[in-house]
Amino acid sequence: MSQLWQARFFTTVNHLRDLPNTQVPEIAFAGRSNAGKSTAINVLCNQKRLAFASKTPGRTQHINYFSIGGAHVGQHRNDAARADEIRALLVDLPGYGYAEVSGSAKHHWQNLLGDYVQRRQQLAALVLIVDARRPFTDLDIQMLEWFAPTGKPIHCILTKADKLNRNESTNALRQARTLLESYVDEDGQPFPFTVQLFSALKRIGLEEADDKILELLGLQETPSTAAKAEGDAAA
Ligand SMILES: Nc1nc2c(ncn2[C@@H]2O[C@H](COP(=O)(O)OP(=O)(O)OP(=O)(O)O)[C@@H](O)[C@H]2O)c(=O)[nH]1
Ligand SMILES: [Mg+2]
Repeated sequence: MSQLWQARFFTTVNHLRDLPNTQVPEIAFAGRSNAGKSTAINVLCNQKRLAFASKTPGRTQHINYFSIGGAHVGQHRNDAARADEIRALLVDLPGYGYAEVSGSAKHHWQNLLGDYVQRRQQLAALVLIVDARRPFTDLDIQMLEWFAPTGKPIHCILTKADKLNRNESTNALRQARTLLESYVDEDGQPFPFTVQLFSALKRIGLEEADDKILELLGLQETPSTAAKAEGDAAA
């Protein structure tokens, strides 16, 4: 059982000034509208309707926060004692590139996403969700370029891999890796970017994504808890 399974709804925000005043690390899921961000969160957290997933693009229209640890604190988030028990936060971001969103709303979210990923100190890493069948769009690249200078990791999840055969999957992974490796800092050093294949439907890459997210949040098992889990499994 992953620690992500404890996830609970925490809060929803529409403006940067309303971002929660929490100190724990958070990891945000960014990507094109309809790429599969909310579905990935649901599968990783082993819950059917934690994040709103939908066939209609543009479903996630606010920044939705989910807490790990400190169960059921959503309504009590001003209660410092309870909020202290929260260990990490998952953030479901509105998708970008959805054509039907009006000019001003698009502008609002584009600016907000840019500011959020560049300035939010608590943001430990970004999970970039990309449809494995589609190449990176300009807005995906924009996201990479906004975030790269922070020096924080990006884990790219190529989702809907169930729609590709083995060859196509391998190619998609290779192409994404080549693109991510083409980014280097002023010293020619690569950025901490990683990539994997994933399918929420077929549960492909679930364990890899879970491990990576826990690692990025600093929630990975310590040697002593791992030894205990092994002992329990052997018993
Ligand atoms: N076949 C397949 N479909 C998927 C997968 N993941 C998501 N979908 C479908 O893709 C559609 C969009 O999924 P969402 O999770 O709502 O996408 P989102 O990125 O949160 O979209 P916005 O909230 O609009 O930004 C839904 O119909 C999902 O069922 C997957 O791994 N395989
Ligand atoms: Mg969504």
